[in-house]
Amino acid sequence: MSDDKGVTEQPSYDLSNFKISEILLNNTRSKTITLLGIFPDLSDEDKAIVVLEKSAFGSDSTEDSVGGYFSQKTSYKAEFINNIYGNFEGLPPKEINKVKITVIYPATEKHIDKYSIRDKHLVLETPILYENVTEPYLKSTQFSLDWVYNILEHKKEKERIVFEDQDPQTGFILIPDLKWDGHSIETLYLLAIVHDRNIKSLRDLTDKHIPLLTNIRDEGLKAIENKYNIKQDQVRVYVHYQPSFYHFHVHFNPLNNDVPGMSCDKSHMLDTIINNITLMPDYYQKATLPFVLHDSALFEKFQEQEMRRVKPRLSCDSN
Ligand code: G7M
Repeated sequence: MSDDKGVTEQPSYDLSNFKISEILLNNTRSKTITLLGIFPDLSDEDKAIVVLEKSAFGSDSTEDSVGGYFSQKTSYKAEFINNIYGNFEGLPPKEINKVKITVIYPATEKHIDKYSIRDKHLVLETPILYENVTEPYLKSTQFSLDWVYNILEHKKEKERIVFEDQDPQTGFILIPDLKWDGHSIETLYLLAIVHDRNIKSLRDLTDKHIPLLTNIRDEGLKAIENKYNIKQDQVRVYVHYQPSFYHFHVHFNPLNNDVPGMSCDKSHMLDTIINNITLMPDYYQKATLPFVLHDSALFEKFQEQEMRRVKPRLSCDSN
């Protein structure tokens, strides 16, 4: 079953039955709150993570967009008026006051870890540490890639595909990220997921992947310009290291949209990656790569290896 929003399946849970047990994260800047709880009518054991995100303001002046805040449909209460300064509380109509709700159910302990506040540590991963610590750890604990294969095999989110190149080596699917509501262009967020199933992450890239990487960049940017009318030099194209999911994918979002995970402690620009591999084909097998770890079993393993712990010295914001 499929409706006009591309929803292909009815959920097994009813959101109105969600019972909150814990607030995992309340980010007042991004206006998101991450909740842990259960659906008691389904199970007392299975945990659910629910993320609520207030939607971004639209950017046109009609009543369906930001103009709706200045119509009879919105009620106002003055907080204070002092000379030329005024502060009001506005209660806009529900159509322009939507909340995006993301659900993970049932959520594993690893999901709960990922979505909870933890102390963070910057580690420097040498190629040897990658081989001896990170790779074996990831092989045993990584998140399931079923959702990725469902997209690649057109079993899920098919209606949401923005662009596809089916070539097994250089092809990819461009699709809205889970984080994007799919509507407001200001917060556009797309993922390019490659068809080649042999690339786990940045670490695996060599010069043989240059045709794939340039294809993703060039065709991805073109598709975004055609469909969303965003100029190619206004889009940020990058890769996470470490990613959450070890099937190679690339993030696309507009420069004027600050999204979580875009800061320099996590992101590598696709242009820089292509340049590095062009200069040195095995750059990512030789490089020491920094990344941020939460308190976790993997961090303990890094400490066990007596790795030099680097005091935070990157001054960028780490969302
Ligand atoms: O950190 P990493 O590079 O692994 O980022 C993976 C991205 O995949 C994140 O931005 C997620 O929001 C996105 N994502 C995760 N899941 C489970 C899904 C999904 O089921 N569908 C889509 N379209 N994106 C997802």
